Amino acid sequence: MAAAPFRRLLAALFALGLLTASPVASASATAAPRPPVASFADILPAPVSAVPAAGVSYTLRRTDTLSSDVPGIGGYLAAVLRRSTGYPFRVGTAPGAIALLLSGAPASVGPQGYRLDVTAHGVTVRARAAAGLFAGVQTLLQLLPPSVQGSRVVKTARWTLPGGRVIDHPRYAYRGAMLDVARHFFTVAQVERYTDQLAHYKIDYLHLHLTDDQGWRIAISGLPRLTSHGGSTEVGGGRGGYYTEADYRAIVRYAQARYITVVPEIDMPGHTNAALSSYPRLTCDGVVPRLYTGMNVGFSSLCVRSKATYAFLETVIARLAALTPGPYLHIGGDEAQSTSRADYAAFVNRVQAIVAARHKTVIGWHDIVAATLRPSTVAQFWSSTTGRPGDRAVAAAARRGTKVIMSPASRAYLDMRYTSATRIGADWAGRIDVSKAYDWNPGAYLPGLPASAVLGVEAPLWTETVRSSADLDYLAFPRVAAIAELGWSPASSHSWPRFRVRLAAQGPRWRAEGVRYYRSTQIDWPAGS
Ligand code: TNX
Repeated sequence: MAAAPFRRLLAALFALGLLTASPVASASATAAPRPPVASFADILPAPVSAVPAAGVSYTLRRTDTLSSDVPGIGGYLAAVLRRSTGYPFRVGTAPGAIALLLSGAPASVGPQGYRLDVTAHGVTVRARAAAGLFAGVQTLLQLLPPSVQGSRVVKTARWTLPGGRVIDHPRYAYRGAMLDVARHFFTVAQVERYTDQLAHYKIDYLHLHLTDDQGWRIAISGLPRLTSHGGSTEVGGGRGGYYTEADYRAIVRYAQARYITVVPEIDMPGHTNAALSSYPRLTCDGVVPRLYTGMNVGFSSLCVRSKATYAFLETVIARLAALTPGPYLHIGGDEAQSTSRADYAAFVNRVQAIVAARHKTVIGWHDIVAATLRPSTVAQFWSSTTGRPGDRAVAAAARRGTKVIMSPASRAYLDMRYTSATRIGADWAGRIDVSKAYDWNPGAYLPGLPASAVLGVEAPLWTETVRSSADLDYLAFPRVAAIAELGWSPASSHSWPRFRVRLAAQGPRWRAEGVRYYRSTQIDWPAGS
């Protein structure tokens, strides 16, 4: 058999997208009614402005091509469209039916915004920078039927977008999600999967909580026991795991391709049992603590007065800064309950200097306002209250110029149970069903905190009870979409009655993408989703 030429022909067809590796949904499934054309009213997060053009629509065709001023974004969109439509979608620079342009967007959209037009002739996204173009592409995908998010070709679908214009830009520069990979370890593939899901909602920071009492998850050259010993278990006593430098770089690159910046966190001086157990010179008394697989907090601390601690932190921070292209390093700083206030402040001050020497900006949990903060240092507000002395100290720091990321535990913590019936999660900050996660204003939440001090929002997912991607999906969705909307959409668009309708339209998209979301009874999910 003339195998080689045949293989070459197959490869060529494959490259053109005329053949596909994904399974083709059976044509006998035509009995299912076609989903209606998506609506501008369903775009989530809600855009600044969306004006439908009555009677106008555009339907993708097999012969359509795609042009992009940013090849990576053209490639990303073409890959998503090929997987679901089965059409070849050649990517070039000659004007195509879908055009992604770095020209012609109004100045008002800024570096992260875009303008999107759907006419009878095609779809155009215009932006002033690549991040804006990528955001526009996410809106474009939401204007296609839900099965566009699937991983199989749907032959029976009509790929129609409603006509009209969207002009859009974010309310806040920082729109984050945090994943705790220390309490339970999540593989590179699992983190990438979550990153893909977050990108749909215009999240632009992925904060990785890389170290805690139960595990140290990032290899640091020169300190091998941090991972070989400190990374060897997790909550409940499982095998744990860690990222090699190559793994971490892969996550950073994957996120970068989705215009998401990784913020690595090394939690200190508390939450350090795994490090102390790996290198007893970091303790004050030299007694080697055993690895910890429980769920308590606040019992461990680096020895904040010893030289060895700062030598260790120099090494760790230098390595992490070298591996991280983004501007921020998160130093934790929460729940240092076994350190005196004066020692704690002195420690945070020294660590700020170590990070600054590596040309990075510090983020810390809001407890760090007890130190003397550098002007660039950012505090992440995580309290479940707003009127206690600690809360007022955050507002006071903000009035002195400290920027704040809002993650109030009673609203934004994805590990809180939805209701008393939720099978996993915690409830120390209360129960958070979707309306509670959505119905607050980050700019006016903490009394005395100037709205201008808010850098953005973040939804943390602590993983003491989260063991799999199914668990992660269940706690993150739909709530992470609520926090994403608070970060992106204008405050004037805030409306729970309208949000719950927009959110319902995401159900079929999550189903198509394989996201096992929580079907909150507060939302009228469409049948079959
Ligand atoms: C508090 S919030 C913590 C974490 C826990 C979380 C569980 C914060 C800065 N610290 O160590 O995982 O509660 O909900």
